[in-house]
Amino acid sequence: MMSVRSRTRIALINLASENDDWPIVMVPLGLMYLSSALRRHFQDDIELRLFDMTLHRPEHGGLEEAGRFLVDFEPQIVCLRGFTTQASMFPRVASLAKSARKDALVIAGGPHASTLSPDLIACDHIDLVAPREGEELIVDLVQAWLDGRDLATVAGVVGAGGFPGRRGPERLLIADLDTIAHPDYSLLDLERYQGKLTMTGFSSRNRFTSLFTSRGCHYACTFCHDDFGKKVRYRSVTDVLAEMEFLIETRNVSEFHIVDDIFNADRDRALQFFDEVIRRRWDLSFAFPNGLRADIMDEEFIEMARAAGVYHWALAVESASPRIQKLIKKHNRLDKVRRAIDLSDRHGVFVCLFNMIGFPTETEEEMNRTIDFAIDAPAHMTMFFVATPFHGTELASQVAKLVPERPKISDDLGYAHFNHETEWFATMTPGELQHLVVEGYRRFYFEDLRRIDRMVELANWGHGIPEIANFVEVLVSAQGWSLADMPDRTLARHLSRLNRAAREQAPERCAHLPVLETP
Ligand code: B12
Ligand code: SF4
Repeated sequence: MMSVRSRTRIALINLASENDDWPIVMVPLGLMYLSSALRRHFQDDIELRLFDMTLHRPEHGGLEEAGRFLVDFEPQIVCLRGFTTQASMFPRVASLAKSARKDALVIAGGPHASTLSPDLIACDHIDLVAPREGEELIVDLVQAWLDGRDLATVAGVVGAGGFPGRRGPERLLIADLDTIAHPDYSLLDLERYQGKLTMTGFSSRNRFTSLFTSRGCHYACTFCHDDFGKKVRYRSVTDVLAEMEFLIETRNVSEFHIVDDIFNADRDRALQFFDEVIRRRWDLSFAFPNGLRADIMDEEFIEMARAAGVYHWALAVESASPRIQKLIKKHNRLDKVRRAIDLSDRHGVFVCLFNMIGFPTETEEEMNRTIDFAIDAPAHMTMFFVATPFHGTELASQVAKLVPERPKISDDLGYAHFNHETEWFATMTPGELQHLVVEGYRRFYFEDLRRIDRMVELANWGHGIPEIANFVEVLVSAQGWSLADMPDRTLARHLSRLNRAAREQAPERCAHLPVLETP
């Protein structure tokens, strides 16, 4: 083992891009898992530091701050993690790492690396690309680096600028997730992750953090990545509860956002989890902002979830057209999805629907069917995303076959603003799609005032009134409206009352919300 003086400095950098649509903040679980794995193996022989660009946004000088962080810390090993929508940040930060220290080993990992993007692999400043799960890989890689061994022979790595054309043997996914050390919370100050926009679309009223209880998904939706494999691997309920107990006791956490690919794939395990939470009387809140599979939900699941403290979940409908369901291999049973929405509303769970439009060959009528399905359902929130064929997905291959002369879209600007470029495979122009989406939101949120009333009712135990009012204000602006000149005066008065209530409850956070002079 090495002496304390020669501790290896490893930087963990969570990337963000100027093009991120929503500046959503959650703890960078992936890097926290890497940190725990490294600490468990190398103990005091390494020094780890995190730089999280989602807290130091590039549009507010975060890139320059990242540069200063790298110069101060001068790490020998730099681990980058980011999405494909942040593709252009990888070379920029990698270049800063090499300027801070010429011989730094720069490794790209996380969701974008898992797509094995050719642009990333071709990047001069990046030495290695590390797709998929990283806990075991990073330990093997750092050990090989310390031993002076050939890094391109480590299982799972792909040589980039530092090792062009080289590649280690395949690496298997981790079989037993309970063997992984829990995420390293000593890496960050959890306080800094509070009060920001969360994945639910609202800021959290309670002290919250995010949790992964399983990895992988056995469904085969064409637009989705399979970073964690096509078989669901579960942590034991005991292991998950131990992580939660630690966070409740040491970090004062009272709300968990579970972001598994598919938490409810195993109904019995999910019920056991809720049952154990209820028995412990922890008085917690839970959200499932990454979505649950709706057509396998039943009333007992919903009742148990509610009793355990679940107040929000997203349900992924994607499309209400049976033909599109088949095309995208989602195979949602729409009658069962509708029943899950009805039951969720009846039991008081705030439901956000995830929908997608603009798939290749999808007609306007099929897209409208999806929008109508959402409007007809007693859901409380909806999202209409325009389909994006990310590199590495089956959807990307489908689209490539359909339009062989497709434009190059591998930079993050192309992906982040993809809806401006969809004309080459969607049946409608970007402008038409955009219009459909904006009109869909208008109809969903503002045509029937009972929708907003129900959101407000649910706010008592879920998202608070100030959060709901702020959210609605964003929707109002997106329509190009202002309260003063909104054509529908009944709606204007209704929203004014909501804003007034919000301002009374949280004067500081809601001072900007407009109210009418005469209620
Ligand atoms: C939470 C989440 C989000 C949050 C992110 C919040 C945040 N600040 O990080 C939000 C809501 C913002 C989000 C948005 C999007 N997301 Co998202 N998201 C997820 C989700 C559900 C969990 C991510 C997570 O925390 N995983 C848990 C940790 C443990 O995993 P991890 O970070 O990947 O880290 C592991 C490995 O990747 C690896 N690793 C990570 N970093 C490094 C570094 C090195 C050096 C090494 C060796 C290894 C390594 O080791 C870690 C431990 O095993 C994943 C699904 C999934 N299965 O991961 C999708 C996922 C990452 N998202 C995806 C997509 C498509 C999107 C969107 C593009 C959707 C859209 N159309 O708007 C946007 C883009 C984001 C943006 N900034 O523009 C795709 C990936 C797309 C891609 N190639 O980038 C995923 C995989 C979903 C899917 N199955 O398709 N998302
Ligand atoms: S979209 Fe959801 S259900 Fe479909 S494969 Fe991906 S994680 Fe599984």
